[in-house]
Amino acid sequence: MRAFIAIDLPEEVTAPLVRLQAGLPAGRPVAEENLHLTLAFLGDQEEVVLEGLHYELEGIKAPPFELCFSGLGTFGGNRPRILFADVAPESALTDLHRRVTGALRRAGMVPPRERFHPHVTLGRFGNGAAADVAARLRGFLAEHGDTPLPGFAVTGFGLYESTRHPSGVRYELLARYDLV
Ligand code: 3AM
Repeated sequence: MRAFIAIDLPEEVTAPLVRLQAGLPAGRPVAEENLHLTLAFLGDQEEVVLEGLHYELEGIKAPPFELCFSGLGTFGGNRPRILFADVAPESALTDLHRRVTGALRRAGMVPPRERFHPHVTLGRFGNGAAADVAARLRGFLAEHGDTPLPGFAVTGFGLYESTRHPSGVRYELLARYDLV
């Protein structure tokens, strides 16, 4: 199954993110229930491997912490296709990410190679008209780039399964791990 590890977001945060999405240029906004902060994308994994990972994730000991947003950004270089809310890389977050990476290795998995850039994806834009998308996203960023968003408390994280449906992607929580 296709899986990932993420921090879910409280309603106090998803509500203003959804209000922000309402002003997006045409594209595919991420559904409110799917807004999350990915710690690690795992790709397709055997159930037995995920069981081993679950055991390792249960063993992570870390305290809850606060996060805040630092603005909006795009992925895709000068042909941006993904708009996200940037999350400040607090040391508690990078520490949790490091622990999750260690758990992946101990479970025999290869952690993602890309540098960890904490963010919440807000919308995706087709690449059919990259220049047009880029211009519209730049306009949106110029207008909303420093929109203040509320900080939030991270009290845990989860292991999720991602499935595709005709209506869109659906994320199901397989297990939640509390920070204490
Ligand atoms: O947190 P975001 O939205 O950036 O884009 C997917 C989402 O990231 C990403 O994993 C998160 C949960 O689905 N994702 C999906 N397919 C991916 C892939 N092949 C991927 N990340 C890297 N490689």
